[in-house]
Amino acid sequence: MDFKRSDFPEDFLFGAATAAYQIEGSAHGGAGPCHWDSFAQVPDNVIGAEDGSRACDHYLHWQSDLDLLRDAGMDAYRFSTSWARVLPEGRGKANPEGLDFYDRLVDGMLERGLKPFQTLYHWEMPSALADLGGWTNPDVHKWFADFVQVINRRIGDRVHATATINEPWCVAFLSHFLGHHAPGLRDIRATARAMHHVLKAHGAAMEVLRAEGQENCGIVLNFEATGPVDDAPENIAAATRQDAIFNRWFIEAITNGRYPDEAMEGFAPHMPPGWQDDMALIAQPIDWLGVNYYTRGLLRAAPDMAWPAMKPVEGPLPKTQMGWEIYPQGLRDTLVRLARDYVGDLPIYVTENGMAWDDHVENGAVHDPARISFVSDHVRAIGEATREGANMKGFFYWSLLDNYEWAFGYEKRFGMVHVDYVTMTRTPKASYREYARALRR
Ligand code: IFM
Repeated sequence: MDFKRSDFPEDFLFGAATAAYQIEGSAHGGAGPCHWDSFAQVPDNVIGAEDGSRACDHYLHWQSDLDLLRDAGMDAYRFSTSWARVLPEGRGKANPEGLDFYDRLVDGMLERGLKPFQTLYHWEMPSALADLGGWTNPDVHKWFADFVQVINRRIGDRVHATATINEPWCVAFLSHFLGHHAPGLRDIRATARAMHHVLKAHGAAMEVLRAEGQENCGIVLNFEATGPVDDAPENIAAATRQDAIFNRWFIEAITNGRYPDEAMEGFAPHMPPGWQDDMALIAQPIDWLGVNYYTRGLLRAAPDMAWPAMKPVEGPLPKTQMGWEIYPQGLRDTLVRLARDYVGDLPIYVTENGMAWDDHVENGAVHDPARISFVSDHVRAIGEATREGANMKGFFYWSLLDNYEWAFGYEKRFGMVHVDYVTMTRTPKASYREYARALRR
């Protein structure tokens, strides 16, 4: 990799990220069922009908997995704490084994000199609450706030940073409008409610965290570099609608207490009653922003379709195993735009960035030069954004391990460490070694 740690300020953190359902193995340790378990049981929802019941067996291998982070010289580890593991019914009685697990995990990070970056919701809606409508239920923010208090009281004294929600666009739009993720709905009314309730839950969680004296709290949003496929006015308008739904909805609500007009065009008739009264809760200050960035999105108008009447178009750039174009310039542009238009000098972390590739172990090694270039180019983009005014504080590679890639099952490999899902053997890839080398310099 063509960067070195010394290119960045001393307080800039390098790390890697994972999420509970994608690595832990939800069958271990008394976790309750979540909506991904049942979503995966419906034909065609998930490749191979795979779920996260075993995943990477991280619940059993967490110590050696933390060793991998330490041995690469990383400063921080972004992990998530599963709602369904902590509260198997979503509310009420906590699972002592679940709380003990996260307690050990955080201590294990501190023993290895890793700063714990916790995410409170990375997509395990407990089934008992999904039965009540999950993110469409008007009480979901209260349920979430109660969970936040339980887990924060157990580990909040040792975590370095706390994010409320991971990628609310995926929680709401991808899951309730496009139907690609659990609960797999395709319903605009459910979407409008989820788009708002997920932010209300963020606000309610922030209130709990503040009341408990927790410092360094934020949220993780995903962004893409959105643009029209060409200069036709209708395609520019289509890209503007996508930008409003994907990139602007969440950050504008959090920083300005309002929703973009181009998104409200479609959602307004379906919003929950009294939503305006929640905007102050949603727009309370955060201490940092997490940015997940993977690719760009090209759009064209689709006038025959229902709102938002647009379609993604395949671009010409080289692609990852996900079929996502590799576009580091978009990370620079996103970070500069966020600093300029929304957050000013608020600390920003790139909380996820990475690529999937069809990696194989050959003679005990994994050769992944494409990933090495990918990381170099995106870390360089962060340096450029810093010089253009973004207050960049860290980079987390997604992901430490190959893991459960949701609707794609185990087919897509994002890890810097290869996982053999039969033997659970971990094999550091060449990118892991290169990352470690860059961090030593
Ligand atoms: O695996 C996911 C992760 O859970 C959330 N952000 C994007 C990653 C890659 O698709």
